[in-house]
Parts: sequence; structure tokens; C-alpha cells
Amino acid sequence: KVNITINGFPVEIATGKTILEAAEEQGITIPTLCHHKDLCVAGNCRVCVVEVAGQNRLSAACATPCEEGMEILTNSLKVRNSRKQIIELLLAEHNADCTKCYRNGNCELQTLASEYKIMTQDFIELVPLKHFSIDAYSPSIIKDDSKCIRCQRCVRTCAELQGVNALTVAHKGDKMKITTFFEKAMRDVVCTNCGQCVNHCPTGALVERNYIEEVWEAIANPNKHVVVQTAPAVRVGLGEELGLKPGKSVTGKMVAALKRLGFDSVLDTDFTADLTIMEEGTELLTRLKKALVDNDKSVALPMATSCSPGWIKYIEHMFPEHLNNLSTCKSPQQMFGALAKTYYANARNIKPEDIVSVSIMPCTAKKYEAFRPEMHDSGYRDVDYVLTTRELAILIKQAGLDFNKLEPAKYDRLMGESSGAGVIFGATGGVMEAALRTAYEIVTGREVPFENLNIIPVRGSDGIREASIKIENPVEEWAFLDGVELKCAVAHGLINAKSVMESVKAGTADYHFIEFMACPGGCLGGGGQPIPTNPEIRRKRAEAIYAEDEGLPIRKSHDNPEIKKLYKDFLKEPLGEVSHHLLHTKYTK
Ligand code: HC0
Repeated sequence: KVNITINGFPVEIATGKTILEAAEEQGITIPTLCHHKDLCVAGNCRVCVVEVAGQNRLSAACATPCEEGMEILTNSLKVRNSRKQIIELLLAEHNADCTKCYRNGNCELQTLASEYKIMTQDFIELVPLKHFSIDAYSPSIIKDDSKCIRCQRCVRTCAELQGVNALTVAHKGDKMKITTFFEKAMRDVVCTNCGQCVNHCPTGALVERNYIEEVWEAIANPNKHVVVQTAPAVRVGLGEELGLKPGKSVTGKMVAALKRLGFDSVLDTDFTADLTIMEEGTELLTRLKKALVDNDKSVALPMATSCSPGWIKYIEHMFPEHLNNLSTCKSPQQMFGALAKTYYANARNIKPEDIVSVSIMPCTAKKYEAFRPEMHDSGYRDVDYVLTTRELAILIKQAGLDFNKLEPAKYDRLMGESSGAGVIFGATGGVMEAALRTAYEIVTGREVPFENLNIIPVRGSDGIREASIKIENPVEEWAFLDGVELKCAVAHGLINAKSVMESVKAGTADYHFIEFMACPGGCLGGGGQPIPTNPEIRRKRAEAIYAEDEGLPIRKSHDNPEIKKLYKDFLKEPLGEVSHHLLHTKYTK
């Protein structure tokens, strides 16, 4: 411990804490721009400066550790004037057209300008705004350099969290900018569309491409039947955009809001998450049989999950020689889309061309996924528009709905029922846990004991986690698995995916099955979730997801009655002909 004073008050602080952390512990906010709890310290914006007695220069609170006897002033005249000058300088080279900015109302620079009451302009506009470019070619992300304050959070996010390095710093001085390889469009570089740069950007320099007007138009068109699906993680994020504290699940109110917005049918991606388990679980067991019984050397193991589109794009770019390791299952979003314009259309007697399929996702890469050429197996584009959790909140606000006053409603039927296993897809490790719940029962013919339904080793926030389950006394069909130790791994955040894939490539990973999610925390930390994000917020969202699972009467995908009906009436069997056509694909890039 060290003893210091902050603004004259003596406090005891754990050794190694920075001034920024010490102040936060004392309930004092020091403004920051380049600093982010997910990232290493950069110390380049200087907005967090504080005065330390005995030192001539101001110190960056984010980069200065507390030392015994330090006397710190976080709010002296000198500190305030310095911060004010830094904010003014940033504004002088920032396109401060705030009313026309997508981040209007949730911009860290705007908030600081408001708090420090920057009402005048003492500096000339340093760089004419017309020199800046807008990259709007990506289906997921818009990059507007005129809004960039060069804090480099995006660059560090892309490198430190994702290991992708699609963004970099080019040039020096007033020409310095954040750009890509050869200044190409984001669409044309290794960007995975994950949107973590969007989540970590303090301003409107990186935002999602929004499809709000397109969806309003579809809803207003009397000739269109607009179905909407909601991803598992949206229900534990949406409340934050609407003024609630992190960690509150708002499933029922969200469904009620979607009905009020005018969607014709409100359905659930969790339903196709359950379906994914049926298909992917069967695929894993089939691969194991081929490898272990038939000794088929062409079978790619470990099998990797394929539902995170940022992860898919990552493996296409970085480990293309391992594309066969991917499950052939489409993601639940795309399975839903393919079924909406076939199974659902038939059952409701609606022409598929009259259906507009909208999905609400915590993810920006889902926008890209929906546009992929593989995703037209219904004969149409399977998913027409993808909105993020943030965009849904905008719809709700534009419609003037008082979210808190809405009576919770239930999803519509046919593709709206889900199990707890479908819900936990939204957290890292959830797909693995859901798969294990079902695979255990298929292989052993015995029910997972209730007290073992929570498969704790695959939960948590460590970037890479491992679990193994020894199979004992399987049913006759799976007798070859008797005594086999099924080895699994979970990785979230592409930097962790990278290290797992390096061991797969080196032949040192003896796993059978690996869950990969592009974003830290899994989808609940997705690039389309409410801003801000940090480890604490993600932990709360995860708690809400697991609580929702525990509260549901059905917690295993194969027990979902609508899934049973789907197989009976339409698909017939997992990995059958119809499934093969609609629900599976092959990535070949
Ligand atoms: Fe996910 Fe999904 S769980 S990728 O993380 O599998 O985005 O929430 O919707 O598709 O279900 C995201 C979340 C999904 C899909 C599901 C999977």
C-alpha cells in the first residue's frame, strides 16, 4: 500500500495503481480520451493531466503510478486550464458538426466539450475538413476521418484485442491519420467487420453502417410481411441504451417494443441457436465416427464453431488452410433467414418474396455476413437487414416508446421458442456448453443431471479455456466413444483465437471441438452492443444471460418443442437433405 493525498484528502492505495485508478476508487472522475479499460496505457491525449506536488510538469494520470507521499491535485486551476486547451485544440481539428453526427448524444469529446464549457474558438481550424475522406464501402462500418481525434484506441483495439492490425497510424504531425494498408477501403483489407473499433472509438470517427430507414420503409409497406429475429445477447444489452444499468435482461419488454414498432412477427434467433446445436452436435459426432471408426484421414479435427462471422472472416484471411476445420453449419442468424423464407413462408402461406427478414444483432459483422454470396439458399437474400442493438434502441426512441412502461410480451410462435441453451450462446463458452448438454444425452442416452447443467469450466472470462468430459457407457450407436475423453476449448477475442489456431496449425492442439467468438466476452461484448464496454460491463451482461438460462423451463436445445416440430414437419433429420441445402455451407476463400 502507498499513502497519498488526492485534492488534500489522505488515502491509502494498493501499490501499483495509477493516479487515474486511485482517483476512480475515491469517486473522482478524471477525464480520459485515449485511455480505455480494455487496452494498454497509451498516454497520448493528455486530457487526464493532474498536478503532482514538487513536479514542474503536469502528469498523465493514466500513465503515472501512485508513489508514497504523492500529493495530487486533479482539479487545480492549472489542470483545468490545461485540459480546456487540449479539448479546444482537439475541437479545432475535429468536424464538430455534432447535430449531424451518428454519435450525437454519446460522444466522449462532445461530453467533455460540454463539461468544460468550450463555447469559444481560440484556435483557427487547423486542417480544412474537405481534406478528410469518408470510407463508406464496408457493409458494416463507416470510417469518417474528419471526426477522428487520433487517440488510436481503434488501432490498439484492432492489434491488442483482435490481433488483426487492419488499422494503423500513418504520417506525422498534423498529417497523422488512422488508416489501412495502402489506404485501401476497410472492405478491401483484413478487417473482420467485428466492430470492436466502433465500440472503442470515443467519437463518431468509426460507426456502424445503419439500416434504420430501410427497416422503417419495410414496416410501412403494406405489401411486405416483416419478420424480426433477436440474437441472444441483445436482450442483455438493450436496456443500457435505454437508461438501465448493465446486467438487466429485458427480453419481454424488447419483444413488446418490437411489436409496437410494427413488425409483423417477432421471433427469436435463440430458436435457431437450438437448431444449430442439433446440426452441429450431429456433425461433430459424425466427424468423430469417421475419424475414430473409419480411420478417415480426410476428416478435419478439431471441429471449430462457425457462428461468429468476424471469426469466419479472420480464419479466411489468416488460416485459410484450416477452413475444413470449420463446422459446415451456418450461423443461427443465417439458419433463421433461410427458414424464414421457406419453412415459415410455407406455414404462414406468405410468398417468400413478400417477406422482409430483419435481424437485431449485437454484432456489426452480422451485416457483412447477411450480404455474403453464400447466404441466398432460400432463393432470396436470406436476411435482408441487420440492425445492431444500438440501432434497435434508436428505433424505440424514434417511436416515442416509454420502454420501462411496456408490459413484457412473448415471442410469436413457430420460430420463437427457445431453450436456456439457446440463450447462453450470447456469452463466450455458451455454444460449447449448449452443445455438451445435448451431445451428452445423445451419446449416453441419459439425462444430464440437473445439478450438472451449468458446465462451469467453459464459463468465465479467461481468453482461452479448456474442458474435457470422459464418455462412459454410451448407447450402442456411439459405443466407439466409450472411455474417450472429449476435449474442448473456448477462445474469445481474435487475439486468443490466433494463439489457439497457431497450436492447431502446429499440430499440438489435441482438442476435438473448439468454440471461437470474435469479440471479447462473446456476442454480449459484440461490436454492435451499447457503448461503453469494459470487462465489468461484460461480466454483468454475462451474469444476466446465465440467470435467464436458469429461469427457463427448458434448458436443452433438443427439448425445444418447436425444434422437434421443425424436424417432424420439414427438415426430417439433422444433416438431412433439406438441412444440407438450407442450413449448411462451405467457406472457400
Ligand atoms: Fe451471437 Fe449467434 S450467439 S453469433 O454470438 O451462434 O451476433 O447474441 O446471434 O447467429 O444465436 C451474435 C449473439 C448470435 C448467431 C446466435 C451464434
